Amino acid sequence: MNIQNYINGKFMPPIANGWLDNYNPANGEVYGQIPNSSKEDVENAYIAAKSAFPTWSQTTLEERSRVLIKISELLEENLQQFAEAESLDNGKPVWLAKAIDIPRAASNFRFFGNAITQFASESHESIGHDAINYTLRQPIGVVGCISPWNLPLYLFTWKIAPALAAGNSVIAKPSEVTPMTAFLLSEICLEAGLPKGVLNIVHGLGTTTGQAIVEHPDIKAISFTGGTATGAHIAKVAAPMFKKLSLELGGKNPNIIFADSDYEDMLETTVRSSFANQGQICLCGSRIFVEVSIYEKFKTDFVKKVKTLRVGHPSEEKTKIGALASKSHLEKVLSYVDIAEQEGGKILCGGKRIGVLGYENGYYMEPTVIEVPSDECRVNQEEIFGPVVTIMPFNNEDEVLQMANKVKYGLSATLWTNDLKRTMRMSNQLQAGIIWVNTWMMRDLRTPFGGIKASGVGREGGFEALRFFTEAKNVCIKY
Ligand code: TXE
Repeated sequence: MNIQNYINGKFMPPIANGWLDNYNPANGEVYGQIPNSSKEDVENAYIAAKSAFPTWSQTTLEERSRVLIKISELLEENLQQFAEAESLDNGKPVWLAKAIDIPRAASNFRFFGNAITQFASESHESIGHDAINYTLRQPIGVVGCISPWNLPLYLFTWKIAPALAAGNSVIAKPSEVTPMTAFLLSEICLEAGLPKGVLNIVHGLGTTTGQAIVEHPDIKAISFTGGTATGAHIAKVAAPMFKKLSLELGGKNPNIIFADSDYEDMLETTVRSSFANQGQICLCGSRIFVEVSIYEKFKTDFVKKVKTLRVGHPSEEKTKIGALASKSHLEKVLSYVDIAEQEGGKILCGGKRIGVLGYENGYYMEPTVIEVPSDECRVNQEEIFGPVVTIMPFNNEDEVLQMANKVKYGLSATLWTNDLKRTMRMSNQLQAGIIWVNTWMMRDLRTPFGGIKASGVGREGGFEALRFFTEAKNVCIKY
């Protein structure tokens, strides 16, 4: 199936007629083509967005909210179609897309459709000066949203929904690896009555289409989720133009397990936090640290459970681990197994590419657990972003804190303990934007979301996202 750009409310082929193959990760075959949009396509999208902005930015909050909630309802009505498309494009199990990705995309629109009606700004009375200051929160204009392939529609809408709610017009680019649900979303936007030009979706490579968005002098803000190296590049290009930037980048998140945690709950959740979505979530707990007194028991129980995870075709209900998103990504992930072995790591299970009967060219890999000799080895420091976790023991709180923080990333951390004082101490000291205690991936859309260090700058979620997509203007009136 071929897809097209969505510009000014119309479906359009790329001007220069450049096309890219779209692969089905479950069997490694090309199943469609997508535009590789050029600077000219981005310029067309910009012209449409610019002309839509004055009206959209002045559209009442009730009306903006109504349209966003309508999009949310249409996504829910088309759950099955979207889940199947997401799975076909990305390799994740259909049941997972149906339970998580698409419902969350719908929630993103509903949440920000509601949030904008509650968004308020401050006023400050300057007592003794007979003056009052108030803050106007105005939409920025035309903004760019660039998203990755691991949670395609989920992360695409996480950016677009607040940008639109705040009154901006948007140029958005999904990952070239997983463009399909963004394309289907354009059809829904038309049906929901989103005015033409308010949202424009251009498809293509990061280095052509993405780069053209970031380089465009009049696209005033960029919200990006993706790899840390790409984030650094975008920051460099955008800095001389003083663009507003929100960068949500990689992670290498510690999962710290103390002996006093609720063992069964911890074990069950740790399997999920290690391998959900084939381990391709920036929030996965990819470095497991276990208190030495329960280390051997945990190691045995964990590996036993991981070995039962069924790798299979994404359309099968019983599949727990589907295909990785692309061939190059699979190769990257596999290369870390070799690195681990060279570094003296012990592969406790998995470690290999596998063929699923009938789909031998699919990008499947066994869930892999590596026991590492040191927290400083490469597999424990670099983001692998696949079905691979490391484990090692620790002796005490100070030691594990030091190891947990000794990476360049700082996105999330998980802590398993029933000791309240320890929870408070460690939550204060762990270097991460999100700390989960006795749970993982529990998300409340009102909370600030993002990382520190090489995991990015800025926060998404709730009013933080609405603040990002608006400019604050102070008005001071002397009376
Ligand atoms: O992501 P890219 P890649 C990590 C993960 C993965 C690594 C590389 O470790 O192995 O990053 O993945 C667009 N200007 N994460 O290379 O390239 C691109 O088209 C503008 C973590 O596949 O960062 C896509 O839409 N845009 C992560 C988006 O950036 C550019 C999720 C992300 O792709 C661009 C994904 C450019 N010059 C990977 N170059 C997370 N934080 O969840 C690329 N893009």
